[in-house]
Amino acid sequence: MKRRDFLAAGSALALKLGVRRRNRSFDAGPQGAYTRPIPTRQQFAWQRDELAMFIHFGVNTFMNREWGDGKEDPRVFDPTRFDARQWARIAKAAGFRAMILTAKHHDGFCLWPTASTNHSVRSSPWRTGAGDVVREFVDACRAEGLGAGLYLSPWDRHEPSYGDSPRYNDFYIDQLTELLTQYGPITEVWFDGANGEGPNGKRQLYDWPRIHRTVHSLQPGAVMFSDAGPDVRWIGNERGIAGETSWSMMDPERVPYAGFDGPGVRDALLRGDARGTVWRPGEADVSIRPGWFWHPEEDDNVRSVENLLDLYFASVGRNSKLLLNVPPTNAGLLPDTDARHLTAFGERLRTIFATNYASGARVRASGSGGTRLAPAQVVDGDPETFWSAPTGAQSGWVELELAAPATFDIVCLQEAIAHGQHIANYRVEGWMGARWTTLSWGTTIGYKKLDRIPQATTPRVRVTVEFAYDTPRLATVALYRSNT
Ligand code: FUL
Repeated sequence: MKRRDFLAAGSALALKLGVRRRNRSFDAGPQGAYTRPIPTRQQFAWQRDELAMFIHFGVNTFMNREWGDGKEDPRVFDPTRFDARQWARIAKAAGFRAMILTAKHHDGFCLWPTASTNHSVRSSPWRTGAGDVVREFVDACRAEGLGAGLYLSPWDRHEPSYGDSPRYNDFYIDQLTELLTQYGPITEVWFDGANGEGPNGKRQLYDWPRIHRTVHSLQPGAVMFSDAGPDVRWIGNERGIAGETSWSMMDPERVPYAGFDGPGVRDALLRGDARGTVWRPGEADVSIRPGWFWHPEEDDNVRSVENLLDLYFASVGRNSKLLLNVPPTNAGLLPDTDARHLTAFGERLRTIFATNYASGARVRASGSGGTRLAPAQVVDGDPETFWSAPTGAQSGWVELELAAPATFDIVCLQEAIAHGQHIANYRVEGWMGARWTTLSWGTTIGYKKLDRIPQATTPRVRVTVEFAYDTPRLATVALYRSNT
């Protein structure tokens, strides 16, 4: 089934099952009914991409800085071998499905020939001022079949109107409009809440509702990222690590606007909220090097393949998406070491996940009954089909009789998130001779949960949902071996 059909079918089924309608007394607050949220089609597609590459590139690349002050001479921007196709090819080979570029960072230098300011590639010697990094970036993404995302820093240390809130908001909307109208479909628009310059300097009040409206109307297919969403939330740290408990829902009051800070905010972002009222899954951003921008002195400080795998398990494997930053050099190319590690990382992922030892298993489940509950669908390799416990059940189990005893050390579970994220506790057991032995126990599952366990050999595996807030639906139970 195509993704679109599935989601349409999903909503029809959800309606049929009354998932969105039913009031549950334990969830209904004093204000009345609580409806468990489900993803939009865009959020669902965004999550299934799993891996996106972040590209920090700009005047900082040439000044050896992390945060420019906005006073940089645009003539420093002059990559000698610029090639966005090289970025995209490496990303694709490593299994990434999207890239996000810093169209403008805090220094205010624009990587596209904007009409809003002279502080752009137009004032640089690169391609005699006729170049457009954003154009070459989106073209490269499309040529490699990758989603193209853009980061437009709200904080702008160059623009004189910054701090004069209405004027700067108009300026910012103009820039956003250029980016969202001149470069075809954009899959993700990335904002941060950085709002600098402090008490004696300029203080800007961003018009977030207007920013959101602009993106929605110009690029309805895009998701928006910030610590306050609205579509995708920051995971609360820059280490690329999601919470062991990781809900895709949030209580929007906990982080009312981008850049909001206060007690418990980071934790709320890290874990989400079991009873949150909006679907706002977490994105885990982190750099392959210590800095976000390229610094030659960090060329020997690139994450190893094992480290990248750990990141994958701690982000994608915890119901999040990994946004891994790989900064181009001042030549305009991804550095060799980084490229080598990424390619090897992609190969490792492909090898590990090539053989699912659960496929072909015979499956029984609690609640038996009609084919609609379809336990076999947890091993059919299709994350869009699922086993459902009977409607309204808050627990249940599936038991796999493997085609042959299998040796594995990774358990992969997926919920049918098109119907919401409900599971709060689960246990995975293996039949060890005469009894069931716990292989892993966890809290949330969501889109994907990967548990690394001590290697086990068993002919039977049981997954028990110990508690779910609403009908548990498992799309996948898969078993893999890392030392293949
Ligand atoms: C932050 C910025 O201040 C950093 O420089 C970097 O761009 C990071 C991804 O987001 O808000």
